[in-house]
Amino acid sequence: MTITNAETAAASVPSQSTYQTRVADYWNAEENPVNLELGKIDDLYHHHYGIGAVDRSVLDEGPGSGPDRITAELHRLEQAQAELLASQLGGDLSPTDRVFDAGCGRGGGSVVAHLRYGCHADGVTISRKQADFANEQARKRGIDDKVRYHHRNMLDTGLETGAYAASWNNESTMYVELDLLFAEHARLLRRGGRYVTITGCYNDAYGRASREVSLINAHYICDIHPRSEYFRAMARNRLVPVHVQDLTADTIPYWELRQQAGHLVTGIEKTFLDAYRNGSFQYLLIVADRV
Ligand code: GPP
Ligand code: MG
Repeated sequence: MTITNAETAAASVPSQSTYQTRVADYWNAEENPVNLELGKIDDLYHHHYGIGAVDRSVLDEGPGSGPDRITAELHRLEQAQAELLASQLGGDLSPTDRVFDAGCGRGGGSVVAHLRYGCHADGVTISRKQADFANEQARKRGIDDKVRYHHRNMLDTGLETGAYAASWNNESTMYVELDLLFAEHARLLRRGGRYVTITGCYNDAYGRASREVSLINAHYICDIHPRSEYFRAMARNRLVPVHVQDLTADTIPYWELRQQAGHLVTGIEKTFLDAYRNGSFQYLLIVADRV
């Protein structure tokens, strides 16, 4: 049999799986008021949830209450979550350091880290629209020399090996395989660097993924991992946990308020509350050292 060149040529490997294309489609189309209206307040656009006690007076009738106050309160709680994550990146970060934001969305987290430490930040998102939006925001703030967003795959960033003092995923781990993700963080982080994630995970002590967890997966096209898998995958990839915090009780007030924010609800609010309350789902902070 004669083997032709066509037969021996390497099979073409798509740089992006069909799944990843569907995820990118979601984020390229996403315009939820709960993200855009909150972000508009101070041009910090987040794609994560909130933590902390709610000021319930925003729900009162009368002067000084109403939709705008609820919007501002939800944004305050999301901002508190972003600040908690940033505070874990390592107190000794300096303006010459670089940090990596895996699954950066519209860019808020990298801006928060830059404002706190003066550091360089590289954010990566699979959505072209999000990367363009985030870069425009950085340009408007005049920080585009230090904060840059890239339309790339967080599993294969092409960024410089060992160049990063800290890195994180803020609610973006559920879109990828953890072994591949942590291998890329371990490659990018210098020895002694810090990795932080805030994530929703399913609770091994409950069993497998509950109905509510499955509904959340369907809503966002994601695949929520069990809690145990984080620690297994970190251990396999030179990431050693130094701090773990269950934020479930801290995020429930955010969801209770969001459920009552008629102008902002997306329909997933009750599912989150049920998932947290029935113990099948947990909101977790994990901080690890790259060894
Ligand atoms: C929030 O994004 C986070 C995700 C979609 C990832 C899934 C997170 C889990 C903890 C399961 P968003 O801010 O765009 O969502 P929403 O539009 O609902 O506010
Ligand atoms: Mg949101």
